[in-house]
Amino acid sequence: MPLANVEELVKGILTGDRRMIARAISVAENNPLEAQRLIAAVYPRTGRAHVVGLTGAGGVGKSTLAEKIIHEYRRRDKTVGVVAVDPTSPFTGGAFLGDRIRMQELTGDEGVFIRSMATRNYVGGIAKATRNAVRILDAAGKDVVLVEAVGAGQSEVEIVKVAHTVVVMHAPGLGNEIQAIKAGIMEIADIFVVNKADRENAAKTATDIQGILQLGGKEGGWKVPVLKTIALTGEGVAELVDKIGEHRQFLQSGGGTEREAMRIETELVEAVKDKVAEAVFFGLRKREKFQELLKKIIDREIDPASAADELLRKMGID
Ligand SMILES: Nc1nc2c(ncn2[C@@H]2O[C@H](COP(=O)(O)OP(=O)(O)OP(=O)(O)O)[C@@H](O)[C@H]2O)c(=O)[nH]1
Ligand SMILES: [Mg+2]
Repeated sequence: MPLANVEELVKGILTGDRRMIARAISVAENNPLEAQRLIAAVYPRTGRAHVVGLTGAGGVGKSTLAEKIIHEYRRRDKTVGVVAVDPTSPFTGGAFLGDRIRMQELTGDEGVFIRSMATRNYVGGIAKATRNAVRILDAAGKDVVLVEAVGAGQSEVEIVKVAHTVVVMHAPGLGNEIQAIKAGIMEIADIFVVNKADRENAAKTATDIQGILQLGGKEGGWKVPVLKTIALTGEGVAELVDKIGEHRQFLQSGGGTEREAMRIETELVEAVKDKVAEAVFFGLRKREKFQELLKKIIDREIDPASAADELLRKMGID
């Protein structure tokens, strides 16, 4: 791919040019330096989209439900961007292909933009690339950006870092509900969905989850609802989309301020860490002082940790 012209990409994003949006997301995936310039340029135009995370174990029905959610938003005249984070493990390779084919039906619609991101072979980390892809779609004017990712423990993406509203999916027969809490997936839920409600035991699964949720209790006045869906037929999807909207209203009326501040703080800290790491890996080696200290360590004149302190002091970071 030829080196992207950032100005051209920014113009394309802001006018909703699909080819440019696609290229911009590729830049976000593969080229951290260009990505930073790009995001810096579009950042003032972001913050409008409602970012909805959809997560749950493999095979729970995320992609099937995502497709129905998109259709529901389109019926409500909302434009939708989708970032499907795929772990591309040999085990889910087939599902990934299936996703693409199913999702393809929607790509003829100008109001929908779908992008799959592979978690493998990544420059700069998947969470960062996902966040930037979300920002690009936000700046491109999408009303809703849906992020689909396999649940905690199986993916590096912590969906809570990017999403305003997190929908956690479960299905009857997937196993012990307590196990789900252990995996850390339940406390991130703003909305809980029991999918495959056509199956036996769906009602019991929902009641069990309700019970577990009541034990935890989410602070801040939002009561996590447990909804039932049949993604295959679309049953329960309109109610889910309503709830997602209610959660947004809750956030906008002040319920999300703290979480937003935390999200931004986390990102800022990560950005600082990245920059420091960059400085260490690329800048440090060139320094005379570095070579000098290296020799001193070898000669047992100084220990590595003290040498690191000395280097950081020299760089003005201490
Ligand atoms: N019976 C039933 N099957 C469903 C329902 N929703 C999805 N499925 C089926 O469950 C299987 C997995 O669905 P996907 O949408 O691919 O699940 P996923 O969570 O995206 O899976 P991964 O991307 O591999 O993590 C497919 O065969 C679907 O047809 C449902 O409501 N009822
Ligand atoms: Mg899927």
